[in-house]
Amino acid sequence: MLILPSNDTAPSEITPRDLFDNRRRFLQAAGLTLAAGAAAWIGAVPSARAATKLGPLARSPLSTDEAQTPFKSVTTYNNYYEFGTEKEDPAENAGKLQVRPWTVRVEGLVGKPRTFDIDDLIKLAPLEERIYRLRCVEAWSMVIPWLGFPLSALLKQVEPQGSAKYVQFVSHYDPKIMLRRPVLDWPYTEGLRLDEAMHPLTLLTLGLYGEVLPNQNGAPVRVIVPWKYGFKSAKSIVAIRLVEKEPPTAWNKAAPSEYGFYSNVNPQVDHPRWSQASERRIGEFRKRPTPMFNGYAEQVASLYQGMDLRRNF
Ligand SMILES: Nc1nc2c(c(=O)[nH]1)N[C@H]1C(S)=C(S)[C@@H](COP(=O)(O)O)O[C@H]1N2
Ligand SMILES: [Mo]
Repeated sequence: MLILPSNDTAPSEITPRDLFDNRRRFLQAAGLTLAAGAAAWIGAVPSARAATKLGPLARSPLSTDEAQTPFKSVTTYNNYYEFGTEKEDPAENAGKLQVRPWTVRVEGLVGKPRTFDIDDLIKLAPLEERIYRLRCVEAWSMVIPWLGFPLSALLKQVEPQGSAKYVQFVSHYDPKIMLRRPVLDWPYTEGLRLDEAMHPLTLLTLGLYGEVLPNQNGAPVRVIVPWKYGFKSAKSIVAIRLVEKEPPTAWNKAAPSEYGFYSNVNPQVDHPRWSQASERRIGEFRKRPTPMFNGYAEQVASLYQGMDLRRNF
């Protein structure tokens, strides 16, 4: 087991006092430059303390009205293998990640390749709150108020070429602070088809629960694709590449028979180790049935018309 110094970003309880402390910690983690970036969106920021609040933001009508998973669970029960393979490891270890300065290269088959500074990225499009379910292939799920804007707003800026058919996401990897053991082929990579990446549900995500993203949740920027299993949503992204061919992805490389490229939430196609027909919402006892495409079938089923989702799992 990897031993790293613990950090102070793991919240204990959700009390007003703790929310205050969290805000202060996030401010330290984010640096004051974020304050400036966020301020541009939320108007006057009366004090540095308020600056890590990315809201109040308009709530997207694409949000679910299901009960939200408590902040504490969202930030202490994580998959972020670079910081350890146990659920509690990322909250303990990810404090070492320096999220400022940070840049994201958007490159490949695009007319206008560009490197975005994280603070420019935040200002690229209006941030909104999107309450989405996150369903892990391990058959647990959460409901999280994410903050972000459609990934399409970013992709349009770089002008994808006609030959671009897929989008690859590359996560940050630093062996000095992350797992060196090749559990996965670091850096973590994921991919989407371009039409999936451009879909209005696909969120470039900069925060949750009104705050900048905690490190363990993929600070400073990750993608959230609500109709796919959690592992499609790469954390701490440093590069986004538009490519012609289906890009290799970390979990598919590690276990191709278990993790396909598409990884759509599909109760009819089981994972060899976990049934996908039902799930346990974190904080609940009884399992609930998993809906097709995680409940977003109406919006996304047409993307897969004519495809055999058993073969393209
Ligand atoms: N870089 C990176 N991104 C990652 C992972 C990871 O290990 N490394 N795990 C994935 C998996 S399996 C899931 S379920 C989600 C978990 O997101 P959360 O911890 O914010 O709930 O992140 C995904 N993104
Ligand atoms: Mo996952």
